[in-house]
Amino acid sequence: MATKLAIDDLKQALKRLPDWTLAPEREAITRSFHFVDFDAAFAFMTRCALMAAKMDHHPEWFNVYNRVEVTLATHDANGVTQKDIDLAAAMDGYAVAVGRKV
Ligand code: H2B
Repeated sequence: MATKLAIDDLKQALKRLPDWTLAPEREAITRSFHFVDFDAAFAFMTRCALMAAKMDHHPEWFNVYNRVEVTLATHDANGVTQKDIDLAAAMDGYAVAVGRKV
């Protein structure tokens, strides 16, 4: 089982994920993605879903039209693990590939 990152390691990891922040009320990381339209948002979600299935690690997310709000945590570890960091980095890459709106 993945172990929770120590807070210093987590802050260090977030330096490489500048658009992600610590969730305010729980041990998780969060980011909001914006796209030109629903098609782009859903294309992004499809890529993320395939990666999540491969990793057996799944995002909590909320989508309305062109916006996708993502929260990542490892429930088994009750906090943020390297798996969340890896999935966050992959999601950042897919967002760029799909053409996220800045
Ligand atoms: N996803 C996330 N985000 N956290 C988990 O702890 C988790 C998961 N656990 N996906 C996995 C599935 C677990 O339920 C299976 C049995 O490995």
